[in-house]
Amino acid sequence: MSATVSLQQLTDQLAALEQAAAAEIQAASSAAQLEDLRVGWLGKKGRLSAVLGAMGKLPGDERPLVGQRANLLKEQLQSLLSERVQAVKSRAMAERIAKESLDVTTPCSYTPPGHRHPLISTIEEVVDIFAGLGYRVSEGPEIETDYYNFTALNIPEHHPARDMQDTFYLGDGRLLRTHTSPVQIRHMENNPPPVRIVAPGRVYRRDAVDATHSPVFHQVELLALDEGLDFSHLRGTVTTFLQQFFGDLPVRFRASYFPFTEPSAEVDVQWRGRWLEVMGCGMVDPAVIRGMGLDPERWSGFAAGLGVERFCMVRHGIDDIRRLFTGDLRFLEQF
Ligand code: 2NM
Repeated sequence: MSATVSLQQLTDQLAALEQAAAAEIQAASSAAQLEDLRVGWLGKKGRLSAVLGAMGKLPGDERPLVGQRANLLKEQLQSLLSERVQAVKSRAMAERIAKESLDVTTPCSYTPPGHRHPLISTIEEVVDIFAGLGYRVSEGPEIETDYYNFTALNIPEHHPARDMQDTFYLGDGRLLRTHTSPVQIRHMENNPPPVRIVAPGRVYRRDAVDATHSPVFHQVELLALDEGLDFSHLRGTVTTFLQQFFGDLPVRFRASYFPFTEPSAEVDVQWRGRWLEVMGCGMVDPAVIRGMGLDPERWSGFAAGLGVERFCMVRHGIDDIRRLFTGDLRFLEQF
């Protein structure tokens, strides 16, 4: 660099610099390029600084003139740069929007959602109704002992009631429960009254398969045990439940027999004009209550049991119980 610099030379340099910088900024086409330009022109070691460095060689009274000019130029270039950055960015966005436009009508892959099996939703519906009446759910093992499945329910050995339902015996004194009543017995053993429980679950009987029989099926049983319970409570509870499940239909009770209840009844609903038997029930036999170590003079209760498959079939007009167990999607998808 020459030893002396004139004011004119520096102002010319600034003017040249302005033109060159403006041209390069206009030509830049990306934000990264513009950042490089900013550093090259305005940075600490940039070309504007180089010109300003030479300012020190001017006479003192001329320096402010060049300084003002240089500051003005710096501001001009800064605003040119940011305008250009904006322009470049919005052009890039416009290009992206044009390129990436979405076709919302494009078909996509579809995985059909699964749903509950109709038997499970029937159990849930029955249990929900009893939950609304204050009952808690209780469950127990499917492999039982003779005591819980029969003896505690007032069905002694060699009693003809044991022939009423054929039992799967496991050969080691254990058996597959033929009803969920053992759940109620176990509950009464472990919980002092008052008791209000529903016991849903799978049960087993040695029946030949046909349109209405399956060796594996499901029951929901209920038990209420308290002071002062009588048949009117049983009747009210069962009637309320059936009318919630089937709709506000006529319900009737017929005298019947179970070893574990006295008196016992079978319950019918008038469904589409025909009487259908749907439940069994009764007042828990004093012998069962005494067997739990409770005083039947103080505690009384009622119990009832229903077959889930039958409820499900009546509700949905299913004519063959086997449809509920074969897992055919053409059938199941209808529910
Ligand atoms: C039924 C009908 C009538 C019943 C009785 C008991 C127990 F454990 F409390 F003795 N549980 N379930 C019962 C009574 C079940 O099913 C048709």
